[in-house]
Amino acid sequence: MLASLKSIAVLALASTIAQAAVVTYNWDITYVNANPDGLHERRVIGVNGQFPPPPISVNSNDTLVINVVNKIDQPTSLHSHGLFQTGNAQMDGPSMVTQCPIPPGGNFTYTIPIEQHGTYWIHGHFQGQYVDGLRAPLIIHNVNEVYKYDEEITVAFADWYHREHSVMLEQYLSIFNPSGAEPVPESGLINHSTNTKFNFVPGKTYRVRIINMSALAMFHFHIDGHEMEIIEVDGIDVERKKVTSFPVTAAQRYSVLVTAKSDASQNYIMHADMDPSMFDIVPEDLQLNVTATIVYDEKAPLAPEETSQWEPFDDAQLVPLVPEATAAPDQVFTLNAVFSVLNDYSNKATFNDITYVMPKVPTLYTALTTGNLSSTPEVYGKYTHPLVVKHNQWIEIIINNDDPGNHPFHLHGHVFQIVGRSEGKYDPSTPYPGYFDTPNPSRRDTVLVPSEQNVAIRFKANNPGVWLFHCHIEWHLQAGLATTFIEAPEVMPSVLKIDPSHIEHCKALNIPYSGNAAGNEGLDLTGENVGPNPLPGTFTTKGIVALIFTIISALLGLGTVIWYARDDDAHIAAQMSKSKNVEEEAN
Ligand SMILES: *[C@@H]1O[C@H](CO)[C@@H](O)[C@H](O)[C@H]1NC(C)=O
Ligand SMILES: *[C@@H]1O[C@H](CO)[C@@H](O)[C@H](O)[C@H]1NC(C)=O
Ligand SMILES: *[C@@H]1O[C@H](CO)[C@@H](O)[C@H](O)[C@H]1NC(C)=O
Ligand SMILES: *[C@@H]1O[C@H](CO)[C@@H](O)[C@H](O)[C@H]1NC(C)=O
Ligand SMILES: *[C@@H]1O[C@H](CO)[C@@H](O)[C@H](O)[C@H]1NC(C)=O
Ligand SMILES: *[C@@H]1O[C@H](CO)[C@@H](O)[C@H](O)[C@H]1NC(C)=O
Ligand SMILES: [Cu+2]
Repeated sequence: MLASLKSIAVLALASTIAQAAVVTYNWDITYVNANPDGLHERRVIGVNGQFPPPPISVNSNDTLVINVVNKIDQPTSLHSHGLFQTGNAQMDGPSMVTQCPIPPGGNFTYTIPIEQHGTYWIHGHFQGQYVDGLRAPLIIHNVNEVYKYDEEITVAFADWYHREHSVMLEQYLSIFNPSGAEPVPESGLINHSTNTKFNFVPGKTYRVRIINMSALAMFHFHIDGHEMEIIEVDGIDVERKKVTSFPVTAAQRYSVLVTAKSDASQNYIMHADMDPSMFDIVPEDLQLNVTATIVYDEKAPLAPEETSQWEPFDDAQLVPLVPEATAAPDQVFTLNAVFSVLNDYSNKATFNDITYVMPKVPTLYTALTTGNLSSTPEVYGKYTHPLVVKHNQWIEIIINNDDPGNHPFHLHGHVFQIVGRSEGKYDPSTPYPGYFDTPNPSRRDTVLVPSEQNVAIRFKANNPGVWLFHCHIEWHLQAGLATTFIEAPEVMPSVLKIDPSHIEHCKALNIPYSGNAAGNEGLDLTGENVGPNPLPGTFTTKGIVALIFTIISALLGLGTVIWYARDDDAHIAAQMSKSKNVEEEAN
């Protein structure tokens, strides 16, 4: 282990002077006990017996190799968030989209030629494993950085729950939660702790890389007494933009330049205020305003704490340093995001009335094994919500958020241009504000669509592969808020291949690895995985909520129901759901 770490260091050093290196990480996925907020020790998912998992750091032009051994009792997979994976879609990671997950006891090597630079992260993409701790920064240093700075620090935000994800998911999707209230975290963490200290040296300029690895919470970021200039958004270098505070939603990243004070007479508080509007209820003991300390001198006093004003901030006005011209779209998809009680009486998320359900065959394998049917959406099954696009066409997605909540949407395999945003549903007769009419729109890979607003994004379909488009609030992805882009299926067979060890994983888990979404030939989808559908129009969500609460209170009155939130019951539910999910996955 030590020897291999050393060889990484040598190779990485070599790459800064010469050129591309192969940087290898050995990641055994393991359970660990941890107590990051100091309030509750619990089982988490870590790496090599450690929590938090180690950050990954490579240089542009390197090849990143991660040898994963699955030492937990459930399948797993890893997604490198924000990486294009050009010609490499089989390494993207989402289970049942681009691969069969790695079974317990199995191993897989992710080999990723680096094409970009900037601030990214890597996380589990099987069920909600990242909520249980399987997440780490992935930093790609540009061999020729465009901005000058002396030092850099990484600040990773996360929300933290005391219960395991599977337990909470069961409750969240249960018919006893008809209003769809998301589990509210017990804590907010900065760098996996509630009292992290970052050391600053007077006079130096710092690049602060901010990564939001949350499942739910949205934070507003601010450092007392210091000005910040945004220079990077989701891996895209941008023109300097002075800010005093800005929001970072789940899965988004920013880099800011911060110039340290000229003396060490005081220390300062770094704020990450969780936005209470994200939570259905704010528990009294939840510390919404998470802090860390900028330490100049351990013995110096703390500067008086500031109340940060949450300034209006528009990421669509950030200007990429390397311009990318936009073009009129060849194809436009309008997606209406709605949460409602479906005909299984649980509260689920839909895009255009379809809630995402995993297929029986990973979608990439369907694309590569169905010949000329791969351009026919039906072959992917209705509930993967396939959107087939042709090679090198310009694609526009208009997202109408018809929900009272805010949703950060992420597209795999791309950055997209933000080409419009307005109140309410998109209305073609009302043009977007003038500043969107620019030859060089802002680009990123995760965009926030606030409640009752719409956003238009655009990308060029120049990356053949299967790419998930989904809300990055983990609870909402699990509730089905996802679609699948099938990009350039006509080109895929010539640029993509299925890794043979993935096939071994499919076999081990009893997952079919060819044919349509149901594992059949042609367009016979008999036996495909199906989701619940919207209720007939006469049922309103409010009516259902009232009905279910009436039933619950009646049952409670009779004393026949053991409240589902009780811990020991929840554990049993978790066990059941785990074996059930594995079975479903394996079907
Ligand atoms: C690194 O990659 C960039 C683009 O990704 C390319 O322009 C450059 O030539 C590469 N440099 C080396 C040393 O390979
Ligand atoms: C990885 O899996 C293969 C196939 O099961 C096995 O032969 C190999 O020993 C495993 N390697 C590790 C490091 O576990
Ligand atoms: C914060 O987290 C990053 C990434 O995990 C790590 O590199 C850095 O050392 C941490 N800093 C502190 C002060 O904990
Ligand atoms: C992280 O994202 C979540 C979800 O959007 C958000 O509620 C939270 O405030 C964000 N955290 C930070 C530090 O921006
Ligand atoms: C959290 O910080 C915000 C902004 O500084 C402030 O308005 C709010 O009152 C704080 N909330 C608590 C509970 O301290
Ligand atoms: C697909 O290929 C089959 C046989 O290779 C052929 O018979 C059929 O006409 C093709 N269908 C389309 C839509 O091109
Ligand atoms: Cu969402």
